Amino acid sequence: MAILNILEFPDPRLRTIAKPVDTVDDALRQLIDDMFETMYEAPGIGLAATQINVHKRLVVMDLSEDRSEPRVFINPEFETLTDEVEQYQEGCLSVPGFYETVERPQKVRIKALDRDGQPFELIAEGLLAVCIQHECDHLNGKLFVDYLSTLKRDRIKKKLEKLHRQQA
Ligand code: QAP
Ligand code: CO
Repeated sequence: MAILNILEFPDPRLRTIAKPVDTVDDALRQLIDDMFETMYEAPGIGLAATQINVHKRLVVMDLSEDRSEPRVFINPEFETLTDEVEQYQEGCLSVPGFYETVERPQKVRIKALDRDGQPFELIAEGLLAVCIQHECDHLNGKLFVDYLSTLKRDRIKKKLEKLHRQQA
């Protein structure tokens, strides 16, 4: 197992569109395990492969308090099931220290493959719906800060750039 480096906004590599996974094999399961270890260590509730600079359509998530419900989504797709939207205070391991309200469809149907390559479907509301939409955005090179005003996004960008300069 390994802790992987998480890319941070405004790193241009976070804008890469991920490619579909074509085979679910042991090498992919190793990557999945490393992503869980990285997410748990952070700690976070969701991580897309894009964030660790692997441009495959792969997401890991655990929304439980005691980290007992690991969920894997390979080639995830979602479809909106309602016109209702819900606001949620979102954060992101790639935008550390910043949380902002984002509005998204409240109910979605998710289709994906599990870690054995088997297709599954589920209907999501609440935090699960928010999180899967947030993570699918990563696979398309999109970040939650893209939903904010230019002013807010630029402020976050400047603060993170300054932090990164100090770390260098
Ligand atoms: C995405 O985010 C998400 O700023 C997952 O300093 C978040 O795991 C979906 C984290 C909220 C829906 C709602 C963020 C850790 C973790 C930080 C995360 C930080 C340390 C974020
Ligand atoms: Co994120």
